[in-house]
Amino acid sequence: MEENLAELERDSVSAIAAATSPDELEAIRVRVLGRKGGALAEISKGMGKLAPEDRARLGKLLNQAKAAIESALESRTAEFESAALTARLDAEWLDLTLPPAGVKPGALHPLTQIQQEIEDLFRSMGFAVLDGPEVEDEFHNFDALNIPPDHPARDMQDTFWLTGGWLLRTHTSPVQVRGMERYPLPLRMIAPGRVFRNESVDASHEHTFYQLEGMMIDRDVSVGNLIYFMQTLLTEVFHQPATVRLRPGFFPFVEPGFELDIRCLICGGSGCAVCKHSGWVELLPCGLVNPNVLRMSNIDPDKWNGFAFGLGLTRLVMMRYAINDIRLLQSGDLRFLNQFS
Ligand code: FA5
Repeated sequence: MEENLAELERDSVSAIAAATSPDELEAIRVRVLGRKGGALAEISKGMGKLAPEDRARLGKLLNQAKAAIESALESRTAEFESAALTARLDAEWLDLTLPPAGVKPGALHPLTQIQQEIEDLFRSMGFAVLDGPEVEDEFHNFDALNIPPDHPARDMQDTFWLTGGWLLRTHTSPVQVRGMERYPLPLRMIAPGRVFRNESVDASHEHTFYQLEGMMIDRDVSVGNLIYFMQTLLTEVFHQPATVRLRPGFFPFVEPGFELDIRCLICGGSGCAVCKHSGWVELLPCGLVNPNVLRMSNIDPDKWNGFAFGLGLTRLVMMRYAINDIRLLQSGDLRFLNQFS
């Protein structure tokens, strides 16, 4: 019996070591340790016939053999579990430092991209970049720009009026006035910003759009200086000479005043909804600063003069990228915006 037991322990431990799967291990466990019909159970059945002292000794040996087989089963099971875990970790390995799939990094809006390009250009030519309030007073938006209350020019810019005489600025020109109030002469400044007009929206008109104001006050500023800066601006933005035309324009704050139009780049000049079938787009009104405007900002027009311009920044972006509807720019439509990232 002792020999049987020793042989069972040896065979079982080596079968456990050679097992290639958890199922095989389970089959060995049932065969050797199973309560009914297991090999150990069969040996212990025969112990009843033994003398008491032999029974005690054999009982001890039987327990030792059982413990040894159980321990071999346990450590082989642990090996299988650890191999299974390693295989799963290898199969499901994730690089947590990678950006999530399908999420694109953000990008600047095309308007912001061009605004920054123009800011860099003018900074390189000695201009300061100024900011002004979107909620303005009547004085800065109109009066100080030589547009008194009954002046017809007020009707040209349909105004969103707020209570208490405040309004949403209809153009970036009030920042000219704030620049002259605040900074010493000579002055070179630009002021990009959002403006608001209570007008019907179509392919080339928004109620909320962007302009970029520019002003230079110095001694003996001429129309030649103005044209030079306008040409430099357009060449920089379009990277090639754009076809433009200059015609007289009326704005109470400049004298003489001009309208600089650009040949429509959506249709090439043949006519479309953006240029209202004229082939030209109003882009860059400008002129020499009206002496009244200088006087209202306590500047002596006999000593100083200057030019000013009010670029339609949103329209410029449309021309640069051939965007055929202004409403796309503020639509938030990712199919549109993804083209600029
Ligand atoms: C002005 O706003 C003047 N303050 C510009 C100026 C500044 C003239 C300094 C002289 C000296 P105007 O209303 O034309 O001008 O607007 C300027 C530009 O803004 C237009 O040429 C056009 O490009 C753009 N613009 C005007 N209305 C709209 C609109 N509803 N939607 C989009 N762009 C517009």
